[in-house]
Amino acid sequence: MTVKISHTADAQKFLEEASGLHNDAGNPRAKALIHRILRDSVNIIEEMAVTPEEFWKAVNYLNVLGTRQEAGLLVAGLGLEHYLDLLMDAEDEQVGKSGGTPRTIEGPLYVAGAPLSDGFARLDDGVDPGVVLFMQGQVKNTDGAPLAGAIVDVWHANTGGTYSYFDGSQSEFNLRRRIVTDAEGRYRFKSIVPSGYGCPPDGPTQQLLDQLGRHGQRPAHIHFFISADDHRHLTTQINLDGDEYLHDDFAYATRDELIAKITFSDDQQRAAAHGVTGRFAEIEFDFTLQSSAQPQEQQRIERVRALED
Ligand code: MBD
Ligand code: FE
Repeated sequence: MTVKISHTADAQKFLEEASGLHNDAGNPRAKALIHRILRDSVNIIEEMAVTPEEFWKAVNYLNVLGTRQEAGLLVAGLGLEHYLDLLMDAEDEQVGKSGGTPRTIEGPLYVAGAPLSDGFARLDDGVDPGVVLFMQGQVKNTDGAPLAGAIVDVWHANTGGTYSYFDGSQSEFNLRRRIVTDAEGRYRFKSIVPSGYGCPPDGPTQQLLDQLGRHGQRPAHIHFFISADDHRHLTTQINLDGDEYLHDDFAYATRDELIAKITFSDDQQRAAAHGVTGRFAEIEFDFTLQSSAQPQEQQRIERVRALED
């Protein structure tokens, strides 16, 4: 049996009241959004015949999600963070902004204020015995000219697929650095090859994904914020070619232009030239930024981030 009352004048007046629309205080934008959310919520409850048991299960789910700090993970897994990218892409297209390296999701695991260095950085603390990775490239504008003094803010997971800060067993800022490009717009770093990420198996995000018949795995990837004076901030990642989840990312971040070839080598002469022994890997990847005179576009989108002022 489905009962509907949301169309009645009484119900509508009640939802307006609950949204603060009958008072002059508060914030009009918040009122408009909450009013819409309440109306859509009761519509869902009525049309999907949501039972009280289901309702309270959902309320408790939100509590667990917060306690486990997984709200940012869930919105990535439900594809909402990727959807925002698609929306921004469409907006760009509509106003004729094109070219450059495509954006893709930031994800929930950035930490602000990583150590800053010129041209080169070593990202790993030497504890994780992963395959040594050398990555380098150039930051350019859409005319192909190098951007000196650009900031490459890079972060990635260790061989267990976990990130420093969120994984308290890693050293401070392990696998996180900010590198200023040199006169030729070049950045270089030495690190270890990351593993893919998997949602905490006992957490609320994986619990919901299980209900959808979905996995919670990401391919191996490396995150970047790229910024330069008078250019649009770029939030992006590279996804490593050959990973089994490359085109099956639970967070939908992979884009064709962001697939990076990774070359493994056992050539000990080349290893020696890099100052290492044993197996190593190399990635070469350039980033292209759109120019922008608007200060707001030169900044990353505002959100609460770890250690950000
Ligand atoms: C990650 O490492 C990540 O990048 C995203 C988007 C979600 C969860 C973990
Ligand atoms: Fe990640």
